[in-house]
Amino acid sequence: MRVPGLVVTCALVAFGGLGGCGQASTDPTPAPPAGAEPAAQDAAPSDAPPGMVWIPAGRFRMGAVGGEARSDEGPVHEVEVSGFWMDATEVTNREFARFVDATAYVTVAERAPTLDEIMAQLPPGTAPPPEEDLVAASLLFIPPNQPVPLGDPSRWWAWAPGTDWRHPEGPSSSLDGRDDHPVVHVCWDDAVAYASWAGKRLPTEAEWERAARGGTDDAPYVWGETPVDEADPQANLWQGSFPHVNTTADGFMRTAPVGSFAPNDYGLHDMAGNVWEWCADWYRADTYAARTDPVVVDPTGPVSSLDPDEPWAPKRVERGGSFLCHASYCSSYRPSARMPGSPDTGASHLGFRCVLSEAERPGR
Ligand SMILES: [Ca+2]
Repeated sequence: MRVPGLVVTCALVAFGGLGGCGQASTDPTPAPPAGAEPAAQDAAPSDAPPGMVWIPAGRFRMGAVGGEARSDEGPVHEVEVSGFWMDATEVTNREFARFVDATAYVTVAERAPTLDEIMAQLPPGTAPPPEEDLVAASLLFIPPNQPVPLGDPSRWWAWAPGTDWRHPEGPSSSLDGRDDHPVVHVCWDDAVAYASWAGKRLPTEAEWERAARGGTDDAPYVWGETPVDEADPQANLWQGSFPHVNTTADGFMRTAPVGSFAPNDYGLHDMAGNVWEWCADWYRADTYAARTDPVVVDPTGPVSSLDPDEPWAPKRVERGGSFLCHASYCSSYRPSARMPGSPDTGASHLGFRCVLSEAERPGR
């Protein structure tokens, strides 16, 4: 667990060991001057696959420093990304159900973890949990009814048996009325399985950020320069006092049907808020610091992960923030914000969308 409560590993919530929270960077270094060529706006090479939009090839400034940025978002650096197709929305329950119906796939949250899987997420030397605790479960957001210390995410996250994509708010909940909501409680492995079935893949972290920015490189938000409007929010976020009071000024306590908010300039909905989205890359806090080329072309991320707060646990990148994000606690709805997540852990606020290069389309 690294950043204020938005993703913690199931093992840490279930079996203890939650650590401290990440802090915003105080690095005052300004972003480099705008020296890049304007992003080339290449046209879509063919008719769009259903539900996808074309993200044109181009160069952009990846990352952010200062202000709300955390240290892993810098340094800002030039990245060039080839054009690609991206799902206009997060993958919905309706779409995920089609995959499960076709393949009989069972998500990780629907399987009891092994002791080895749990121990791999815990700090070395942690005592093994009792065998009866090794049950199928997922991380469920349960808002407390009073203010709680923000340094202790276990006050609003529960390791909840019977919680999975079909039961997003616990075993007694269902998908009724949620067909068009993003699927949640899917881990990275589940997302990869879906993408493979769909003939797509998860975006690289660079593709995701390039797409989220919508061609507006240095704007702090996917909708531009304007801060979050608490009275008329630009995305499905948290309004009120996190984590105990949500005024739902945006209309949604938890997930919203995909596409409920205006798209960015590339036609992508919910690149801020609603649910976090898995990326293909391994997470490292120093990914950007290790990049030395003047322009990094189509980066695919580091070869292995390192989350300094949980160095024993492999992590993949998540992007975009969720319905739990509030400026008082975590402004991860910014397009540069990064989050490490255990690839075998799903949660109430974690989903994904897919991408596809033109050359990867069947028959190309
Ligand atoms: Ca909301």
